[in-house]
Amino acid sequence: EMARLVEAQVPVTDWPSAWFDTQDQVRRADVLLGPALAPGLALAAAVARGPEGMLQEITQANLRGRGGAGFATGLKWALCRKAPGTEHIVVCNADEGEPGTFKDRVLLRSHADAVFEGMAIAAWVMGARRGFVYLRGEYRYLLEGLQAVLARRRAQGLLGNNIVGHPGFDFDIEIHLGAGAYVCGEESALIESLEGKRGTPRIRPPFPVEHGYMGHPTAVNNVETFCAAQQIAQHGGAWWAGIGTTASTGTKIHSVSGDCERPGLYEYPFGTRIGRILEDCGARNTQAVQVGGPSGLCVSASEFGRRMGFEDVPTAGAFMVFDRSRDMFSVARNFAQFFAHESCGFCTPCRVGTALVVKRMDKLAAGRGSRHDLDVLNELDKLLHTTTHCGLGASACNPLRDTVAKFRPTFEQHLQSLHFEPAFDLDAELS
Ligand code: L3W
Repeated sequence: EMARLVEAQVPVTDWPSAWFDTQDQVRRADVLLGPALAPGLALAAAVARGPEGMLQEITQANLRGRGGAGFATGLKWALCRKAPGTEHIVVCNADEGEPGTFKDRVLLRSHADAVFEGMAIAAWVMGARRGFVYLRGEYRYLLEGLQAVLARRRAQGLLGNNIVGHPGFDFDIEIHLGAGAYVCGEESALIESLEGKRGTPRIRPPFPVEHGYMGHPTAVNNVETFCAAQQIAQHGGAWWAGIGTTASTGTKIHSVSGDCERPGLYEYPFGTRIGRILEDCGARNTQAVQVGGPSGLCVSASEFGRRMGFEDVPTAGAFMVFDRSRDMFSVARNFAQFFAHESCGFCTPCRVGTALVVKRMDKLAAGRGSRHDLDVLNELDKLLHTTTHCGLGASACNPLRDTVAKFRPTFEQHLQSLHFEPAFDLDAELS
């Protein structure tokens, strides 16, 4: 069976051109969103390479995590593989909660086999017997479909015992539903939640690769990263490294939304210019793109020549387009409200700081703000950035900082001239 599957491998000749999926208005292109590989094909190729050989392909591919941070997947898997423990765990982070991001939803709906296959490949590399998909609570409606794919894969010998006919290769996947908390997308909070506890982020290090689910070495990767691993198992690391740029290899899926004619998913090689994506999605009179969602970067029109990739504009996938009719102050205010709402409340700087940011923004929105309020926002930004327990609080002021810097006149429109401007006093703020 395995030999047949390896034999059936087909080389990639050229990339299919983009087309639309009418149901989801999804624009598909290139590699990950292209035609699915037959279930088991890439997994058999991984098994044929051996765990170390497969790890080498991932390392050679220079695959970097698709959740935004871009940590080297090969290194993560190597660290997890060699970490001592009675068992190793593979976790798929499907807690897609970043506003403006919907690529993982589509991958799980239309490419679930690729996700599960990537997880099995990771299990093969790390010797893991158990895998979890942490599925965003709002994606509950995907659960039955995913369970059906898992059941089929078990029946096909692609999950369970002696996978792809290889004696001793045992691996199975459970789906765990989240309950709607954005912070549970942070990997250590996700693990806490998986363990049945409240999703409070842990102090790292130790990183999950050493001390993860129930203390076991655990590799947590984004949905898209597993899909990429499947492609690399099939076509090899050198092939993947040949797409994109040197430091950002392969393709990236962008969730394009907002002021454009054709929103949807767009897959491009890394290194693609922002302007090209805007052109393809039919955006006109664009004044800004929020890349990577509220925790990402606000890119203004003079920067549309910049390139997507870890060297220039990194992204977890959100690509939110704002045309000139939009008030960027309102956009930033909306994001501030999002972070205040999603703060888990565990640490004071984030719980209180995000609320204070909203309070100041509300004051500006009501036309009662002054330049002093902008200074206070700046102080709060520094405070949050340096003192919060996890990344949520640290990045809560990112959209604000960017938009104030790039659209200052928009903010100043909301100011009234004030006669008395006291110095910023945090104690007074908190009292
Ligand atoms: C072993 C070390 N492992 C780092 C691992 C770590 C984790 C990964 C990244 O995410 C991004 C941000 C936003 N030994 C290690 C190590 N690792 N050093 O590498 O870690 P880190 O700490 O760099 O980043 P992070 O906190 O995991 C921050 C993005 O997340 N974000 C939201 C994204 C939302 C989605 C979505 O909805 N699908 O992706 C919010 O901040 O872009 O760059 O695995 O264990 N020495």
